[in-house]
Amino acid sequence: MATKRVVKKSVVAGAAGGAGISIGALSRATGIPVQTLRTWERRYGAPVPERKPSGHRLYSLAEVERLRGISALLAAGHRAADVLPRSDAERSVMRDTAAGSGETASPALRVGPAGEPLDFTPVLQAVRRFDRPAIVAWLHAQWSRLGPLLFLQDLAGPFLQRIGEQWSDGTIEIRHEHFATACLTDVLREVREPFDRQAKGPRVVAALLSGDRHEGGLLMAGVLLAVRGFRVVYLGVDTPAAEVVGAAKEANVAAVVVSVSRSVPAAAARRGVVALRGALPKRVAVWLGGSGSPEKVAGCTRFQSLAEMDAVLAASRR
Ligand code: B12
Repeated sequence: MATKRVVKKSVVAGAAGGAGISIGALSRATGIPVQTLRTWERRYGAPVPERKPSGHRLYSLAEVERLRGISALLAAGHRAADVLPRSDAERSVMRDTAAGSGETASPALRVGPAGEPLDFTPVLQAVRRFDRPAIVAWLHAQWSRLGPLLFLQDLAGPFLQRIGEQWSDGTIEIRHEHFATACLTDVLREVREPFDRQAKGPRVVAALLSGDRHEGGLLMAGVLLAVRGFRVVYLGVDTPAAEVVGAAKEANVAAVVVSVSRSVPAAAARRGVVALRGALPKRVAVWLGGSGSPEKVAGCTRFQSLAEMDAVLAASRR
């Protein structure tokens, strides 16, 4: 009811003679922030306003229903980049398909206090305020509550994904994404530290392929390795194969752990891993993970998930 009133009150004559509403009224009617509407227009060319002689944007009333439909698709887990550029007819097919399958594109988060989906809203608001103490305190509280595996798999991974989705939706900018990623990666280093100090198990090198700068997955794998008592020689992002091999030999490691992000093209990922495997001594195992890691490379073990690696680590330490 309140929404209808807002729209009605703000309707003015459009430049072409039809009725139109301001960006503020459109935002209030749809719940989509003004900044997001502007970002969508810049990135995806939609929604398209007319312009008043003053230069202010004026939207047709039909835009309210259209944007509500778009919001529903985003809430069901679709990304703005997939939804905004489409025609109304294509979006209608997307809605029908989603309703028929009962599926959502977002990962199911079942780590709320009572096993319900986790609500990221407060922490995402803290990201937009650049409130590092609030974000770090929240992450530490979740670490204590969930324990390593659940924290990494069901919280840290989806948190980074959500940040990526919010960037692609235009809800946040690159500066927010960098800031959020930095807070999380700092916490991942911090929680690993006490385990590193006590670790007495085999040494492993942890690295990303040359050119890959996505270290979230590698840091997560590093935490699990340290928790299981492995001594992690962390080389991090963008490491040339020759340096990984050098570290593996000098530190006399049992394994090299490589995370490959989805940003690495498949052929380059396979080439990089094959070259690394070929240059390492046979006694050194190669453990792969990450959404871009190649399947079935001879002499390498590819883990589908952190949980799968953790199960193998637990067994090997026993
Ligand atoms: C943060 C981020 C960045 C940061 C990274 C900073 C940092 N310190 O890590 C910065 C700003 C550097 C960045 C840069 C770029 N990025 Co970026 N980035 C992201 C973002 C938002 C999060 C990445 C992340 O950490 N994901 C979470 C990880 C943890 O997920 P995961 O890799 O699937 O890992 C999970 C499992 O696979 C497993 N796992 C991972 N590793 C391992 C290892 C082992 C051993 C095991 C067992 C398990 C395991 O654990 C994880 C948790 O479940 C994603 C969005 C997204 N949806 O992922 C984009 C994303 C990956 N980036 C993307 C792109 C395109 C880029 C750039 C090319 C952008 C540009 N034009 O410059 C550059 C490339 C830089 C480079 N040379 O690598 C694209 C990739 C597109 C694609 N091909 O699919 C994405 C998907 C964004 C998008 N929607 O377009 N990015």
